[in-house]
Amino acid sequence: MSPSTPRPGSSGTLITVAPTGAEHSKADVPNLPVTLEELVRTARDCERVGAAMIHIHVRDDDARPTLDLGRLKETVAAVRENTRLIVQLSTGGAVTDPESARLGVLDAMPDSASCTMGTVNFGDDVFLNRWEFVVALHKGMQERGIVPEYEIFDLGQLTALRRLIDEHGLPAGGHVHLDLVMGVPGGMPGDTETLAAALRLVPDGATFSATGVGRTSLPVLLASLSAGGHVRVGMEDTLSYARGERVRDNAQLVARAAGLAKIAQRPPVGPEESRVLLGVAS
Ligand code: KMH
Ligand code: ZN
Repeated sequence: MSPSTPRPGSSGTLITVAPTGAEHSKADVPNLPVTLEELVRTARDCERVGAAMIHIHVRDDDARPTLDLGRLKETVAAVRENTRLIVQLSTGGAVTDPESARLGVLDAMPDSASCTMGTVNFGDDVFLNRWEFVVALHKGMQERGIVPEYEIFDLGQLTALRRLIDEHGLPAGGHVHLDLVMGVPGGMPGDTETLAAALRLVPDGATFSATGVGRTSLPVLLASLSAGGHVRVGMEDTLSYARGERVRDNAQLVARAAGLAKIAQRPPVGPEESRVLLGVAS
């Protein structure tokens, strides 16, 4: 199977919403969902307009990023109770989070978790992902039956992904799914040429989605749809809806992605079909 071919049984588009992230402050972005109540409302709204998976970063009472296990467990439970969305927790956290806390995220037992495939400059910071740490995340997910989404910030990280699978086997669920995170200052650019270059390196049989950070959001979305890929949108990645227009809420971004997916004749797939696609247990 060529990497750009949708998996059998699904020619539709899996839309993931990344509503919060770890980088924006509530003070600067008052409509960022940071409390559990705001997150659950966001999850419901986004499911209604076409999201099938949610990529979650949790905040503390002061709206600062946290990897507190109790909060993570509470969040997983609340989103499961209120939606059918596939619940993906970030193991990326914030650039300041230690490896132990990032590994500890897996004990919250989400359906899926992110696994970044290498170190990347991240604006003025460094997002550190040593090989041994990546392997520990991969194995930790295999042991717990958590389905990874491999986050790819630069092309060499696709080579690392191939090495990971060769040396340590397929992930839980038996299927490889990755997300090209494009347009991070320090990572690969968010444009069609780079997406096409990345596809040559996607492992056979894998599915991919793509995320364009900042102003690359729309070009990457359109390029991914046209290449048979899935998409991730949300306020973690972009705060502007159009030139000079701030995002109203996450559902606005999901609704736009769903509309474009329909126009591309690859309509959004629901959470149940997406579970089959990714190998996530129902
Ligand atoms: N917040 C970034 C440092 C992930 O969620 O796995 C890392 C990130 C990737 O957002
Ligand atoms: Zn994230």
